[in-house]
Amino acid sequence: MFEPTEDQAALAAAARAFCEDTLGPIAREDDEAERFRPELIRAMGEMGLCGIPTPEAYGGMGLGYFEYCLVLEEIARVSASYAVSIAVTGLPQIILNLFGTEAQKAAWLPGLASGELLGAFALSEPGSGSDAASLATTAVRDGDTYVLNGTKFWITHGSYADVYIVMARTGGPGPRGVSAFIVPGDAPGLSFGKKEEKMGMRASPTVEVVLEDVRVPADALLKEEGFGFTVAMTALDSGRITIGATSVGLCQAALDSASRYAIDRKQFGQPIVDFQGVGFMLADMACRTETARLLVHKAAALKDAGRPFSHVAAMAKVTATDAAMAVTTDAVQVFGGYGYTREYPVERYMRDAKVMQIVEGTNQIQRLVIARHLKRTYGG
Ligand code: COS
Repeated sequence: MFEPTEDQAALAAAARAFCEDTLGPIAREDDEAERFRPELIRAMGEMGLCGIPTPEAYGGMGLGYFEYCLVLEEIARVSASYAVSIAVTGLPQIILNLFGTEAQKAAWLPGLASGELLGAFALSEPGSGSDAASLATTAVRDGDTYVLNGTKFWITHGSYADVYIVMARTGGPGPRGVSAFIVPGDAPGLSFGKKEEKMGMRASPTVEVVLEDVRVPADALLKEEGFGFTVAMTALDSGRITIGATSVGLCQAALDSASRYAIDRKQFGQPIVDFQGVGFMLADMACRTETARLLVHKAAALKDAGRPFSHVAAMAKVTATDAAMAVTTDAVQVFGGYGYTREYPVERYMRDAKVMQIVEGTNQIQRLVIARHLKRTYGG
């Protein structure tokens, strides 16, 4: 089940080779320097990796989420920061594919899918995180334009992105008052506040985005007024699969490192893998990794088959991100004192894993989504 075909395996292998050659040598240095290299996204774009599920007619590969997940896993094995970049530049593509007009798609999709342009998704605000429907950014209609004002927080690619999908309020309180807009990165009035100094994912820029009288044409609106919350939630459903796949990559990286180390490291005259305490820890890490992978692949397969997948994406996100936290923490433990130093990458994996339990909806919000699904399913 979920076995890659020859073509799918070849795509994953190409991604792996690129990442090992290009990201491998700089992953530690860029983590320490908090450096993001947009040119590497462009290079991945040249390989087609920025637009895997975007239709070929718009410059993408026209493949499914299963292939997307295989590739994200490979990128994350080397640098979770860059896997998140690919996932985030994919969010505007998901939105445009589903809700864009022909003109909106033609204007943005080819650039995003080729990696020429970088995309961002601007939903969260200082006072609105999990309660996304309470957002305060406004968009006021003025003739054939909208004028946007507000502040967005924790925006991946903030200041680097060529295009932002911005959720703003055009109506009354709550989800039905929210609309979604396409805002070019060079729009007058768009500026950037502080860049967050983070525990992990340090090669991925997280920036405050400020909108001060940003004027966009009326045709920058996606669908119609009041549809923005659905746009955001639909994108996040798919995005959660990609966060799951990135977390599987972190699991695998930690498992690979810890397994090799436990074979090489000798104490009391034998490899530590032969101590049951360590061997069983590795076994549990392998079980968690494989469970996470299966559930992420199931969510991707459901999406690719056009079946309802929102609740399975939430399950995959919870399972894979909790697995990444547990597996990377155990990897540090297997490495002992060495694991706590920067000499080995496992401490980076552990720092990177933490935020996966928070982004694209905290794991508490995912459980809320799953619980609501159960309530509906059982007639509540
Ligand atoms: N797909 C499509 N539509 C959806 C949806 C989904 N997955 N989830 C909700 N909606 C729709 C609902 O159907 C409802 O529409 P109607 O008003 O027409 O009935 C509307 O959106 C409001 O839904 P709901 O009542 O469930 O909204 P809540 O305010 O209770 O919020 C949660 C729901 C908590 C799930 C949502 O706010 C959320 O996901 N929060 C986390 C935000 C997040 O992930 N932030 C990360 C940003 S990127 S790092």
